[in-house]
Amino acid sequence: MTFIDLRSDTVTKPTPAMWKAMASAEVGDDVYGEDPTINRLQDMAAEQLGHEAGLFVASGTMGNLIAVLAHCGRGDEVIMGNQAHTFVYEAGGVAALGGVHTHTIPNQADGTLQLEDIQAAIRSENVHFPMTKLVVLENTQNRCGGIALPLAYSREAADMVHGNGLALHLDGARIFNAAVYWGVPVKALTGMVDSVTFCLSKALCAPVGSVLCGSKDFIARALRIRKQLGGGMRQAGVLAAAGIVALEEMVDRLAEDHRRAAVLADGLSKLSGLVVQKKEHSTNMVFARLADEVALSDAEVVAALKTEGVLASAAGPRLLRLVTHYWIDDAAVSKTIAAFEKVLG
Ligand code: TLP
Repeated sequence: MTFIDLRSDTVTKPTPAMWKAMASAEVGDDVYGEDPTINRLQDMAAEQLGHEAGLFVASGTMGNLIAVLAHCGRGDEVIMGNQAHTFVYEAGGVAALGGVHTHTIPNQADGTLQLEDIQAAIRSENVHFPMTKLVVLENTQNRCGGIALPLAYSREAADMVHGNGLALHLDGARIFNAAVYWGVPVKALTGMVDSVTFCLSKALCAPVGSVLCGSKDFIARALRIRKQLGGGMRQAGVLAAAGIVALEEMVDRLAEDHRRAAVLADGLSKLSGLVVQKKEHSTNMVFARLADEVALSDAEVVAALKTEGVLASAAGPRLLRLVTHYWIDDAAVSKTIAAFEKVLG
């Protein structure tokens, strides 16, 4: 059975153009800085995101971890949302590997952190307290609904964080979804932060990798930390080649994923067994809660959908997440709605 896989956009396989580029990629030893394809990808990424330099890393998690370790020392504190991927899904890496203390504040329903909450979380000078060094934002915000944070908010947050002498890191795993949503060049959302990670391996369809961008000094520190973590990948130009195709060919089409997610949300919201979370500024994700009258658990619904050829993920108790991407076409959206209708009766 060929599944309609809506569990995540991380499931995307490379496009034919990517396979071709990977097969003919020029490579070298990247630990010597000699992989021309990686160097080109890093330069392209930095230029597009409005930063001086870029660093190809194995994953979004690695990019975020390196960024926190480059900004903070042991015992320093990082402020982030309680729904942030860096807090919920990165295995506590900043604490485990960097001794960095995490201070969470609530993510608002629109994915933002309130500036007053950030301000209140910043530690004053006192021997009892850890020292605040960094704030992390996430755009698009995954657990709040795949929501694109507004430009004005991004600017205000950066001004506020910098005004307090702190650094701002952006987990921009899906920042190109946000840029396409707002119809702006990506640097409009990333140029004002001190560092940003974005993923090539999610909606942009590359098989592996993320890029961390920042100033030349920051990336020099990040390079050493990547080596410490075992992330120097040698002839990884075969992977970067797909990343270049991702940046050149896969960005503008993200609008199609957003349109299909809206069609899916609309179709599912007509079913009485589901309460679809309809939010402003959502991109390629649909979150739906099982209505109280549905006797099945989330795991049972996921299993029943699978027998209908649809893969969804449980994102919390009675909460399902569906993510559209390059390999989900209009027919897949219709079949998914029909499968839900059958399973929920
Ligand atoms: N998110 C994955 C899972 O880990 C939950 C998904 O399916 O959405 N930042 C954000 C905002 C992410 O959503 C993810 C992956 C990452 C970072 C980590 O990227 P990887 O998986 O490359 O380490």
